[in-house]
Amino acid sequence: MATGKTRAGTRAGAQRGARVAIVRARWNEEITLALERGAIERAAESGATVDLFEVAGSFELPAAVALLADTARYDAVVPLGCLIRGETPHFEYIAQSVAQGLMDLTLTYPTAIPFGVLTCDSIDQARERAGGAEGNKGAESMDAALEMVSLRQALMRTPSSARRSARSASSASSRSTR
Ligand code: RBF
Repeated sequence: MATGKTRAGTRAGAQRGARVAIVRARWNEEITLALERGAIERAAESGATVDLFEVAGSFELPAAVALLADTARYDAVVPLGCLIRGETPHFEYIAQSVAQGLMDLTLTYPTAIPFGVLTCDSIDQARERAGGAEGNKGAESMDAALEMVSLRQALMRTPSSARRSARSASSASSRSTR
């Protein structure tokens, strides 16, 4: 069933000319380069411009994303990494802190920040998700980011009077539930 009046927030509605940064972790480079190729391809298809950055490992991704978001030069910052479960507890620590770090950033900055970090049991599983049987999660992360850019741009175009009345309606309804 069609529910929306506009295409905002859909991939088809993604704005052309979005400015995107990709920041890629070098650990498991075979995989992260494949993710990056997928992401670049998808950005090019949507007419976005892309700047490329690198960090050592996935643990560095949240800090790098914060630095890039702080520049206010980008509509989206796409972190790409690959964590492979090893025999040390590092996997759990890094996976948890990177996921939480990126979630905190995506709620803090208006910049679109997807979760482009694979957490895999093996290199074979990572290959499946980086252009193999499971598709390319780098491309999917870029799609998700561009969709958020489109959503934000559609909301910015909404006349401020409409946004104000939506806000006051929502605060009136939250007051009424006290
Ligand atoms: N970084 C990754 O992006 N993927 C990994 O699978 C990964 N495994 C690591 C395992 C160990 C034991 C350590 C010490 C680091 C690992 N890192 C990995 C690197 C980490 O994200 C970070 O770059 C370094 O710890 C330096 O801060």
